[in-house]
Amino acid sequence: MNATNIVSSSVTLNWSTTAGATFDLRYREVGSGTWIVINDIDTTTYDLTGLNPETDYEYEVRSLCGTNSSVYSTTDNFSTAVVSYCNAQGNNISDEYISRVEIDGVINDTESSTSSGYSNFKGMSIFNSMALNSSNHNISVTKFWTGTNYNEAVSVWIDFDQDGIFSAAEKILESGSSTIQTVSNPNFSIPVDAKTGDTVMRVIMKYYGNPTGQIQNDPCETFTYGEVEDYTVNIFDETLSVNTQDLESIAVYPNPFKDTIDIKIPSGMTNNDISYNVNNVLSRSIASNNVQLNDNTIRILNNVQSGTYFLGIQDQNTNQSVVK
Ligand SMILES: [Ca+2]
Ligand SMILES: [Ca+2]
Repeated sequence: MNATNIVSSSVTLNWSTTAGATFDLRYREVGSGTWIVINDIDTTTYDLTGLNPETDYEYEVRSLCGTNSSVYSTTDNFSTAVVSYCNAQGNNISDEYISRVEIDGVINDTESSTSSGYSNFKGMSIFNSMALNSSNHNISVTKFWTGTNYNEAVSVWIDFDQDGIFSAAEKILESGSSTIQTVSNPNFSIPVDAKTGDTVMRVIMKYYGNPTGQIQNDPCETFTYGEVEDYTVNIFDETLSVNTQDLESIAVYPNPFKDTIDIKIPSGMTNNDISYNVNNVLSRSIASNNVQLNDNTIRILNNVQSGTYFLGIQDQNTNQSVVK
């Protein structure tokens, strides 16, 4: 058996033939207890689609001859690829850039930190998780001008199907070029068929000259004036257990932070209910001690240096865990 054509969401599995046979194929994410079974395949190759990126899978095949089936083969493995995205950026931020993005009341303020026409916030847990098939989410994007207020178009996409392409249907905010400082969509939805987990969002603010009302439709453009910001947003399945959902909804703020980090935990939980640690990219914990709880907030009081951190949380009652 072997796996070919491996990309982020699909793979072709091949196995050797037995004349006249049909096959059952079963596969799962490594660590999952449940096989997904595909019965009665009449060729020795099969394209699996709808896979998660950067994920380890295992699979087995058995042959059927009439009503007799063999035992499943030994297990083979493959890993899906990382999703890659087209480049987009502004080349010049001397006149204007994105100073703030807000989703459902959580603000990412980049007015002072913007240093180029592309800002990468991917891999950071900034905004609250959003449930599949939920609606009434709001997003706003604030423009900053260093002098004259020029006409800027703003568009935002979320790659809901995680295929690496920001399609027109995945645009959640579209504001034609104008001098309106904060533009918004007060009611965007998460599609029922979105993939769950970390999902990339792209925000583009591009200078357009006259006339006003011009729309930014290209998510892959390098342009002269303005800025692109990329984010990771988390989408979860509300039908999963309450505890997983609670952990997923834990918010960390401010983001970016200065000196202290607050971790907001679901109401009804206390810090006896969860264990947590915050590691930097070198896996050094910065929060194993020196924390306190105010209401449903954990504050990390260490003099935290700027950088990228990973928050690991475990529900002590259910042993469910999540890493942000
Ligand atoms: Ca910015
Ligand atoms: Ca897509």
